[in-house]
Amino acid sequence: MKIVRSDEHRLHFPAGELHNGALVRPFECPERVDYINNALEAAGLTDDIDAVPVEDELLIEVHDQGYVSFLRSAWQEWTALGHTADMIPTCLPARRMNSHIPEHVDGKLGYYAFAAESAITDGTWDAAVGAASLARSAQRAVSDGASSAFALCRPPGHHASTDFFGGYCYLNNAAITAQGFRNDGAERVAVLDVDFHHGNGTQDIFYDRSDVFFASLHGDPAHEFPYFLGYADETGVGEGQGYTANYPLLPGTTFDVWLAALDNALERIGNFGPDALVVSLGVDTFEADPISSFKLTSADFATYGRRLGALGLPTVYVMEGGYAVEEIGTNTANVLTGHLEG
Ligand code: Q9C
Ligand code: ZN
Repeated sequence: MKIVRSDEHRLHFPAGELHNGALVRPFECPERVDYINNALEAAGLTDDIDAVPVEDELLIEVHDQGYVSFLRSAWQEWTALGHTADMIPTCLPARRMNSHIPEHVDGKLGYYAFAAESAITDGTWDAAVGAASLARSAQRAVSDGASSAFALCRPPGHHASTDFFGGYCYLNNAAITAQGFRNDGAERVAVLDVDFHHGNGTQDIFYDRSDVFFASLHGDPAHEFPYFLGYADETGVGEGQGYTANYPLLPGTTFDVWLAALDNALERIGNFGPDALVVSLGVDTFEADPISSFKLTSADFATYGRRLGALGLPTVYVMEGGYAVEEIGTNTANVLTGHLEG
């Protein structure tokens, strides 16, 4: 399995995250990558390849051009006003309030956000493009013949949609991977999202398309972030009708229940007949994750990795969430080694 990683992610580390009314040290922190790197080393997953920069053309195929321009210049616009603290949106458009894009940077910040826990800092754009470049590079390697690759993306991406950020995500690395596969010749691409949280951004980006099948297993949005998307009755629209599958699962879900949902999703993916698979790999389904409520053990990650590997599809794993620090390394490596055994 090819591994793609870099240190650029360190450029993004907000001073605080709004969590239960307090500004706390962000759960989505640079040490996450250190823990994963240590576990990859221990597992012998060291077949690294170099990253190439993602093209602007691909970024604006997946994202809105105005949104990308905003992310690129946001920090400069903010500091030009004399601000020195991180950018946190505080005025967001609710229902019937989004007919105009404001000129003021604080207005644009709210317009292009869907959640307020994720700040924009000096290094956010460079880190986000760096993560997208890792994903694109992993996809290119697989399109060029490698059987599988892992992009150690940070910041994560699956909550970011065409034109909004939030949930620690700015550019949608998994969607960029899927679109990259399409551009490089794959006719059908499946995205399987196993992060604890619903991949609302990825779903939204491909919702009206029949060339990208999206399946997500996640905490029921009636009870869990992102609250407003990921319900079982969301199945696609227009051409995309029937090409989205959601498996909302109750807080406290154990592996047997989770695995039954996975097997159903894999059957749907098999029927779709994809040329490539993108896995949004969040390991926040772990029993000790500090912000999630599923009950998977470290051994369970290897078990489901084997199921994914047994599909025999050209596969790119894209890192998403996972916050219990040390164990996220083991759990990530367990999925990848499971895949290679499967
Ligand atoms: N205060 C990913 O796993 N907050 N994002 C949840 C805790 C946002 C998770 C409530 C969680 C975002 C990529
Ligand atoms: Zn998550």
